[in-house]
Formats: sequence, structure tokens, C-alpha cells
Amino acid sequence: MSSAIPLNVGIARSAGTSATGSAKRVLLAEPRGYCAGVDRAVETVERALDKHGAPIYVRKEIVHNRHVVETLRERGVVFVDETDEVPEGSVVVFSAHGVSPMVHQEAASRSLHAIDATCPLVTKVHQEAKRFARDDYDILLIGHEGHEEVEGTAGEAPDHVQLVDGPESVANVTVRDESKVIWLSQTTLSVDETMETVQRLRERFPDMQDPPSDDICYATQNRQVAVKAMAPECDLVIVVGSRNSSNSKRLVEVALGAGAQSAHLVDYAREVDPAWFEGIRTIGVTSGASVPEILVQGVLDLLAEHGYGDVQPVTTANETLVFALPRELRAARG
Ligand code: 0O3
Ligand code: SF4
Repeated sequence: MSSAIPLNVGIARSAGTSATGSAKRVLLAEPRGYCAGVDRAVETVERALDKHGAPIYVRKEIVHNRHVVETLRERGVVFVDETDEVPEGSVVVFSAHGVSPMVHQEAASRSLHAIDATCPLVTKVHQEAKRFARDDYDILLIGHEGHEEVEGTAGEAPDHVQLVDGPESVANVTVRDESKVIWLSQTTLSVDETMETVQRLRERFPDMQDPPSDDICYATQNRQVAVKAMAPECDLVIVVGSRNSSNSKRLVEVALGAGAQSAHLVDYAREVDPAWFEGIRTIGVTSGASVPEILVQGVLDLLAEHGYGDVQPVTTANETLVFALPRELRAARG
């Protein structure tokens, strides 16, 4: 598993304050917020709306963020659970988390105009699942049960994939041939917990193969590295993100595991409880990969109102990756 190169993890103290001083400050994790796959998925829906007009249908939440979903709904997007809720012939967008081949087939059978906003890094895991299933491996897919991404990936090869939901699930795994086993994973897991799961799997299956490249994506890893860099200095960490966002929830766990005294997940600034600030000097702020920056700004504004106006970035990586839009919408990218 590769790790980001630390850029400026030295955390400066405010002028005139000592380690035991009382100046209030905010440490702001960088990178945070939108990853390349979310940016692409949200823009896909926006461009599809421009091109085809409302209503546009989206299967599941395009990304797991309440604000993004509510904003798109106001613009004429109809979110559905399954394609059978979409009128025949309509435009449907598949979410960034990916779908199984069965969903593509269902959409085709209803003559839907499907636009696939699956992140290319999720598609990469789908390709790995297909390839190792073709070679008749037992595929141990580490991920969270019921999460849309693992349902899509497992759907590529249901007869070869077993879900392993964390270290505690390892005991239940059975394979046909111990010399033909590979692990793959969901893209948004905790790196540390996944390594623990892999270690336990390897104790049981010493010949188990690793994925050809990291399945936990660059964005998930980078956001966890940044939180780890700032958490030991933080009395409180506020993670902006939705309750159903796997990668956002992991940032809360990573912050606590790396030494933050407390950590909370909020969708909006209004959910921040001022009681959390009692006796607190340093507050860390970050956001999940599906979170628009405007929501982080809202939290920073609220913190400034409470005396936390000194904001210091903690930068552990620079991200420059951009994915092309789905082909039919490319000309429309602004
Ligand atoms: O997978 P997760 O619940 O973290 O999804 P989000 O919050 O929508 O973030 C984007 C990640 C993604 C689309 C799949 O990797
Ligand atoms: Fe793609 Fe990673 Fe973003 Fe998921 S978190 S959408 S895999 S870049």
C-alpha cells in the first residue's frame, strides 16, 4: 500500500503562544473534500441535466452527500433505488459507486438511456474481479456489507466473490483451493483496518495474492494521511460528511485512532454543538471525498465566530488528478 509524501506536516504554533498557551486555532487538513471521481460524477449529472433537460433519473445517491443530493433534486434530478422505477426511454445515471452487470442489463431491457458515472478507480476493481474470476480464483472482497460499491463489484463475479467485512469476519471465510486466493477491496476503507484484515487472512491462507495495485484509492489514502498528521495536536476533530459516506466515517475513526481527544461527523455547520468547544484549544477540520468545499467553509465561519479564526493548513499531498467525463458529455465540460 503506497502512502502520500508528507509536504508540510510541521504544525506551526501561533505567534506568542507556547505549547501550553491558550490561543485558539484550527488545523485544516489538505487534501480534503472532493476527489476526482466525485467531481466527475457530480458534473456528469449537471451536464446530463443541461443536455437532456429535467427530469434526469439517478440510480441511488450519485455520491453519499446530503447537500449534493438535495441540490441536484432541486434542479430536477429524481433519485430512485432501482431502474424499474425509471420510465421507459428516460435518461438514467449510475452513481459513482458503480453497478453490477445485472443493473446494466435491466436498464437496457427497459430501453433506458444509461450514463455511467462510476469512478474509473471503482471500474478498475471491477476489472480485477472479472479477471481473477475468469482464472477461477476465490476472491475475498474486503468491504462493508450492504454498501453499493461492494454490491456492484461482487455482482461482476457472484460465484467467485466472498465479502469479508473486517477482521472479525475472517474466521468465517472458506475457500476451494488455498493456492488460488486473492483479496480485493472497496475503495473507501480504513487503510489500517484493511491491513489488519489482510494480515488475518494471510495467517489462514499464506499463499493469498495481493491485488495488482491498491484498491483503496489515492483520495481515501491521502485524506487519512492528512488526518493522521493533524490529529495528535487536536482536542477536537470535525469531519464534514454524511452518515452514509463510508470514507467520511473512516476519517472520524482515523482521527480518534491517531490521538484526537474527540471527533464528530457533521453534514452542516448547524450540527456543530458549541458545547464541544469547552476548554478546547485546537480544532482539526477535514471533509470526506463527497463533500463540497462550501460546507467546510460554513464550519470554518462558525468556528471563527467562536474565536477560532486562526486557520493553519496541514498539507500532506497535492492532488491534481482529473478524470474525463463520460464520452457523450465530454464536449460539454466547462
Ligand atoms: O463509498 P463512500 O460511502 O465513501 O462514498 P461517497 O461518500 O459518495 O464518496 C465517494 C466514493 C465513491 C464514489 C466510491 O469510491
Ligand atoms: Fe474514485 Fe476514490 Fe473518489 Fe471513490 S473515493 S470516487 S474511488 S477517487
